[in-house]
Amino acid sequence: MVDFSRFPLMRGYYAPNRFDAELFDCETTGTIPAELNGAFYRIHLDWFYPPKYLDEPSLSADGYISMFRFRNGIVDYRGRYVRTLRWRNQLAARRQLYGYYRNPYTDDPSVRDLEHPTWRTTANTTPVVIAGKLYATKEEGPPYRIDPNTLETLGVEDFGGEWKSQTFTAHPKYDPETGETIAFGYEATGLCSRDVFLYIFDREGKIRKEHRFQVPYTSMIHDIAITPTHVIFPASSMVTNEERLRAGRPHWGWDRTVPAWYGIVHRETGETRFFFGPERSLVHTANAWNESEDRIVVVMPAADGNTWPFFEDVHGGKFTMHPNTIRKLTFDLSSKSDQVQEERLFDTIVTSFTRIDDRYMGRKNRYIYVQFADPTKPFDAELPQDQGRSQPNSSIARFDLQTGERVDYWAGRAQVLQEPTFIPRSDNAVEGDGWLVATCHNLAERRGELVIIDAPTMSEVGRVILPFRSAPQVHGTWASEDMLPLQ
Ligand code: V55
Ligand code: FE
Repeated sequence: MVDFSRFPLMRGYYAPNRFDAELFDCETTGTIPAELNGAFYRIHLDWFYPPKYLDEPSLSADGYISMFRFRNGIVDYRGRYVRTLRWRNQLAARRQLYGYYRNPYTDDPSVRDLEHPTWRTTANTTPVVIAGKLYATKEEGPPYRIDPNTLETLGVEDFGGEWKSQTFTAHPKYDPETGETIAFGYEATGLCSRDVFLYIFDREGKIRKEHRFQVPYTSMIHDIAITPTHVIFPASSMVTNEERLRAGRPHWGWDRTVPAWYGIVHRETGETRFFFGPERSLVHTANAWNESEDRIVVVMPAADGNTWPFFEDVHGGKFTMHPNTIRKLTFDLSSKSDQVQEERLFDTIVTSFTRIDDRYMGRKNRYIYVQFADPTKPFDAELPQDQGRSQPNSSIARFDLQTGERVDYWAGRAQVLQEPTFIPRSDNAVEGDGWLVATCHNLAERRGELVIIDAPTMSEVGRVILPFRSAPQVHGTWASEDMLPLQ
């Protein structure tokens, strides 16, 4: 029986969509730049069957991949559930079979697989392109390969048997200078394990290097940052262990007594050093670079406490939302101190979804883009009563690391924006010369919209309108026609 009525956060705009979609020649307003030729892929959280538990983290929802295919000012849309093992098992049983976030002990006995705890992945986080192939990824398990035109699920990927980690990050990093892709898996050898395997793919998508290391303690490592010499692994004050999972709880608990830690790994030698700092929530990085041979800088949003309403305080504390602000973290490799140096760059409260002009990944850059809630803007619609979602993210900020200036784009009185993605105007355009694309929920019209923003002026040039609601997006990826075999 499919009944979502027990879930107050899955109503109105936020009710699950549950259908695959195909739509040609989408409705548009303004101008769709004819130079935009490629596809904007997104992965959404879209429950196909209601969760088993009332307090199930939204991060466990089924993965759904969609694309806006841009061709000479015309846009076609397609969306499909990722046909994970989990999704197929559920459809065969005609009901929800899986329990808490990354906890196979809570799964229905008919599918519980403690030998392969990562096979229950929902593939629900990032569309990733590596060497001309498209994947749906989530940090809890292996990636699924996706047909870039039909969005059909082609199967689980193990990169010719060279990928040895049981998991694959949702945030590989492409180095525009070398053409390499740097990716990793944590909890690489089993649930709660301290093992991280780091891989370097060459330009052709072949794994050319593996480094293995152990972390000080197991914590969520959602994203990394790269410089020409190092890979930086930031980890929050989150904890897990086998007892917690056997007791039937979601994978993570929040432990404010546990320091945040940062692993700094040399790309070629694998030499690893750990730094520590006070309680932090660290989710996405914006960028990193080498300030000198021994000084590594990471710019990223950080919060001084828990940002996840559904990951309970292991000491029984009540949840309060801690705001993210953009900070600069410095790691001095010549120093004997193992403490991170942290500086606040901006006071603006932002989401954790920072993006840059990816052509500057790993090199000192100027602009950071992120959606955020501007309290001075009007908002006419009603938001769900979720502790983590009290303000509408109806604006996108462009932060200038050179001048300290902030320039905003505002999407409208009933719009809730998802993560922005930057598209350069041409291969050799200067940093920030291009467009931002971002989708938003139009709560008033109950439809999804994609806004196209001229990034130098942060002003809207056009919109693509979907005649239906679009389930919440996690991440988006632009692929030009030379990155994927697009039809
Ligand atoms: C994030 C998202 C996830 C997850 C862990 O945005 C972290 C951060 C959608 O799934 O499993
Ligand atoms: Fe992410």
